[in-house]
Amino acid sequence: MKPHAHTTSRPQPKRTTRRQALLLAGTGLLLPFAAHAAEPVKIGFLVKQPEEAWFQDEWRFAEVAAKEKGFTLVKIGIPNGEKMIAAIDNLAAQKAQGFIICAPDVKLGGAVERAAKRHGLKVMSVDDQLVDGKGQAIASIPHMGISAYEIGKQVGAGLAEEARRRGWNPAETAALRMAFDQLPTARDRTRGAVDGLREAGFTVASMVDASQAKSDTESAFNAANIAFTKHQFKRWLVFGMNDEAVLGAVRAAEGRGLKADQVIAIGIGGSRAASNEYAKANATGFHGTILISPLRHGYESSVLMYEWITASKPPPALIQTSGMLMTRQNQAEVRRKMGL
Ligand code: FCA
Repeated sequence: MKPHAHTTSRPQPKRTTRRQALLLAGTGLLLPFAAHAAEPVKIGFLVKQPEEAWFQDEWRFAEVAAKEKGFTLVKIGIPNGEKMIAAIDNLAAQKAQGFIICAPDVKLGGAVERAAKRHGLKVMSVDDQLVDGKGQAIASIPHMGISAYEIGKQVGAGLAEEARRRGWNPAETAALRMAFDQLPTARDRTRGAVDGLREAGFTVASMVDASQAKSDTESAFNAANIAFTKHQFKRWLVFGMNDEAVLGAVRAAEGRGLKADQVIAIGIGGSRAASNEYAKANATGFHGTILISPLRHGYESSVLMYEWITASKPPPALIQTSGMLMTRQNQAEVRRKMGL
């Protein structure tokens, strides 16, 4: 039975207090979805970069949850703070009960929390955890993110392994960290990669930082170009916050004549950006990616929000999802293992 389906025309109580609920439960009369029996469930899914493959996949899996549970999913791209607030107001006007958000700037956390409260909307974040004015994670907003540092370590270990397999001498190899340090998850991911390399004992000759102005391929390309101009190494390991970051660097390297056998880049993501690269006839410097799960971030987060709305069951405060190294060679197997 769909929880919000009309099964009776009997007026439903607007709210059931905890005490009443316990009493009702005792008599076996509890209607778990009574409070919302008359309202169709509507959930917003707001993402900062709707043009990015990861977010499109996330939306796609959220749609699967919407079909399965029978709620309406409202997808809105929120590239800046103004659009974000307008989107939240818009959701309230449409009588949504809650939303899932990956904000364009995590420092907008306080504004998100206030807007949600003002409208009585439930809110949960995905991917990028919101922070307050002091830069502290807002613990009262449930969050599903990737285990950024651990996944970064997988990147570092993968880079070291491939470099060794190719017989590279660490003393003649440089590493390029595509940095987007204003975003905590991005910082944690690259910190993990640096530690992963170190733990693998692969001590590079130089660790070069290239700071992206924005978290897209074009900004990464521009930042990497400057780094490759300044630092003349013949062999490079490349890592960053996502596939877009390292792909920008791989394209910049190609433009400077650094061939596929001189670059080992490992991204994070595994969406279309990665599969397009693997579909090319010849391997590029994009050696691999840590496949993360848009299924969990899209489908599972939506189901958690749905259950919060319909059964008053709040999501866990923090969920950190894991990933697996996926290369050109093992992509089918790894996707299958991750249920994708
Ligand atoms: C961040 C990044 C995305 C994706 C996601 C899990 O939001 O911007 O590319 O990696 O985390």
